[in-house]
Amino acid sequence: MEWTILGAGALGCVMTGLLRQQGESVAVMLSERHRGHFHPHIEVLDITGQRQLFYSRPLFAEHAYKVECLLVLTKAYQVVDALKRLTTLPNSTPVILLHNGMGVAEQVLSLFPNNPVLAGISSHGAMKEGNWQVRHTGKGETWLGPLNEAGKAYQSLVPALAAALGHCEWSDDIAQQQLRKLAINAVINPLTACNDINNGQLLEPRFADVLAQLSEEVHDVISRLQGDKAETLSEFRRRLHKVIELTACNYSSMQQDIAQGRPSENGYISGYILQHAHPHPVPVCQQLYQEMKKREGFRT
Ligand code: KPL
Repeated sequence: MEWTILGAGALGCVMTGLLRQQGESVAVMLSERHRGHFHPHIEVLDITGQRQLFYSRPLFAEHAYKVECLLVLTKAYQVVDALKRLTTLPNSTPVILLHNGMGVAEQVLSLFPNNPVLAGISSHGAMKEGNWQVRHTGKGETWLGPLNEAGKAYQSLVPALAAALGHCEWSDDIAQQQLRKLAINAVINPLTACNDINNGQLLEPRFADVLAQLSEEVHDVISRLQGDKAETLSEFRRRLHKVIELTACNYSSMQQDIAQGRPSENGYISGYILQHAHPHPVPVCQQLYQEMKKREGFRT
């Protein structure tokens, strides 16, 4: 089976490299702006600092009928438009959504009512270094799970992903995993993006107050969505601190987006928290959401 990566950003290119390293065949589905400009070799600087070139077969939207398994690694705000172009995607092709944030899956499920649709959560760190050059900044966990009935038959994808990524587990309740990841992103991402700092700098005393307040607001909203599977505030804060420590040298995806003048996933991270906060006030989250919108030039 051939994997097709839609969204050749930092994480998409790193995943291409990791899958190719295991001998998997990988195609990269490119957008129109890449037509005529694609370099079929992606350069990945691995965690040990070694550079490696990986070949991947370029595909365009008109080749959707050839896609056997689609890994969607675009930004959350690009997913629906990118998928709408794949009009000939076979009904049997699993579509795996790996973006940050929430609120996109519902649209994808109605766009592809007959396809197996799955969600993946990955905490690998990646940074773009140049055109088709990326750096793998940190190994992380990956979880995969079904978003519809047809998706339930695809647990068989886990071993190949685990071999390539170092860890991959199946979850029958992937929405819980998505909420757990969203909670982390809703704290780390806007704070690092608005302050233009790396994740580790959040542990400086000057951020102690805002970190405490924002983590409480986010926990309050997420725990209501999780119901009886919710973690306590102190469990959440312990997990948050662990992620900050493990990714201390990394720049969050939102910081990278803002620093490079790109739109961010603000609407699907802080925006999702705001949508689900009502009637409880979330002032810090609200302020960061507005600040992010300003920084993006009102693009979300
Ligand atoms: O997922 C991340 C992101 O940057 O989007 C974290 C976990 C915050 C790591 O940087």
